[in-house]
Amino acid sequence: MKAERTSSAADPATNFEWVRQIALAEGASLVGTTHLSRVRVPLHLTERELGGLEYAISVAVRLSRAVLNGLVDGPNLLYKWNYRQANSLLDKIAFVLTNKIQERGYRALPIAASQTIDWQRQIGHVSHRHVAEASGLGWIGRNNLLVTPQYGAQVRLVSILTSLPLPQGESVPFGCGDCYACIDACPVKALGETAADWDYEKCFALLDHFAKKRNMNLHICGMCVKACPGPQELL
Ligand code: B12
Repeated sequence: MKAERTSSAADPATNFEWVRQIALAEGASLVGTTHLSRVRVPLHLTERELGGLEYAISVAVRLSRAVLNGLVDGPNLLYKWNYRQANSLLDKIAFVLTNKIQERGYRALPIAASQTIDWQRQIGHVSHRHVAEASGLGWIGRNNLLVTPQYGAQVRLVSILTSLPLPQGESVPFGCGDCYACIDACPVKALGETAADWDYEKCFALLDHFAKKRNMNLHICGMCVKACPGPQELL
């Protein structure tokens, strides 16, 4: 087995540019990196899984504005498809990055874009929102989503943990300002002044309703995502 290199690829800034170019070429919209110690919530991984992985890469892909604009009171088939393709693309980007990093002699652990490991607690292995926030991709907004300066909350996310030394992204300050569009848009009024006010019970009950009664078979909605499009001049 090849030992991990410490010299040729030790410059974090150069490594970041290398990672960024691969991710962009594979279809990423935004890429950021962080030291794992900056992630504010626990990771649900064993020590064996996590061994030696000190850094994280956060990748965002943009959703279709036209699809989101078409939503009226919840998800439709166009959104379901866009959601699934975003997940597939994110998983592919994470897969490709993982292999490229491994080829350079470092370790990498891709986390699924959308996988719930505990249905009781509704958690994934790693919180993509918190990795993205720590990586400087955006802030956690009133809508309880990761909001980016470039595309608002109209992005989906994936994370890759790695031993490849990477730089710390600069944090983005809370930027919702006096925008309350998501609060008005939520069909069950599950949002409030801050992310901490998000009402899981109300949100989940609605998503469950859509999954079963609207034949989505997925816990999706999209109304708070639609309400957070980012800069006005963006198409
Ligand atoms: C399970 C799950 C759900 C559950 C809810 C679980 C939950 N508690 O959040 C349900 C099914 C209800 C759900 C709903 C939705 N989800 Co969802 N979901 C997930 C999943 C798979 C795991 C979430 C998780 O681990 N939560 C555990 C906690 C620790 O992490 P967190 O929720 O990310 O963070 C919260 C807390 O930490 C708290 N918080 C905020 N600040 C701080 C600070 C500190 C110090 C602490 C301790 C906590 C804290 O608020 C955070 C936001 O809720 C993730 C994928 C992933 N692996 O991240 C997608 C994910 C979060 N979902 C996503 C989306 C888009 C949605 C929906 C819009 C549905 C849809 N696609 O139409 C709604 C959003 C509702 C809303 N406004 O929040 C996206 C968010 C993208 C973005 N731009 O932010 C994700 C990241 C999937 C992806 N690959 O992009 N989801």
